[in-house]
Amino acid sequence: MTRAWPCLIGVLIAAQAAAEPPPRIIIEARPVPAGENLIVNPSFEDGAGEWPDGWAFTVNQPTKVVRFWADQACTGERSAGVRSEAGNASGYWAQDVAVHPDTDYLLTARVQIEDGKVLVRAFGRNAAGEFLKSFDRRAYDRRRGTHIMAPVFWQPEWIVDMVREPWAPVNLLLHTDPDVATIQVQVGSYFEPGTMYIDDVYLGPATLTLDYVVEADGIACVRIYDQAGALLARHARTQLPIVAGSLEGLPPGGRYRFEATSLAGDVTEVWYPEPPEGVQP
Ligand SMILES: [Ca+2]
Repeated sequence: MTRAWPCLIGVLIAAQAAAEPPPRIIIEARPVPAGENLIVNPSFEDGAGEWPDGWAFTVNQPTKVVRFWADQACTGERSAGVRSEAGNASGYWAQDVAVHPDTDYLLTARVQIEDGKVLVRAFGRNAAGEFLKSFDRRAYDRRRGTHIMAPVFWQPEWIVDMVREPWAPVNLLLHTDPDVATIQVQVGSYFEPGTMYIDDVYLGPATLTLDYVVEADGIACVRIYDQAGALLARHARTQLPIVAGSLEGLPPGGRYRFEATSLAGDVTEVWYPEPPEGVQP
């Protein structure tokens, strides 16, 4: 009977080891402007009277959504404001920008939301000036001032900077279709009452920064590859439970494979943003 105890303890240890979760990989992607900003008057500083230069305002119910050239700012002294009083109304600051077809772009704006929901939109036109329903790229964000840490429409990887600053970036990475000649940039209030302020709009080239954290009970190895299988980064064996790093300057259209092995031999593999076609996630 006394010999059963070591066996029992051995089983318990084995069960505990088997119950160790596989490595956990957390990836946070941040698009970074990396070239000329194609937006005119992106900070809403220039203009006269009631209008900032270079910007129009499009609205479906003018009596329920108003625009104003605000005296508060993320940078400079002015921004573009929108105040909506109805859930069936929308209004966007808008600007037409010539773009190249079949090209990656980042559209981003800093937005301070008191309430309501912001839409950041790239609406394509062809060379004849006709809107292309096939090219309508959007990102939404809704945050209440009192619940700034409770995003609704943000993808998890966009949250990093938002909790640290009220003027959070709202990012839209897009790849233009062959028929797109111009983009109408629209930023504004999307069918929800509230007030928001928009500043520092950017449309232009971008790179991607991937911040990552790997958690495990001891890490044997972390490797990061591009889609072609080239090794981009490697972390060696460590007893530490966390390995963190950052990859900067990546092309935004790429796919990246993260592979982590725990000291117990468990392997976790994650693709960002998603696996290539035909590859099981
Ligand atoms: Ca400004």
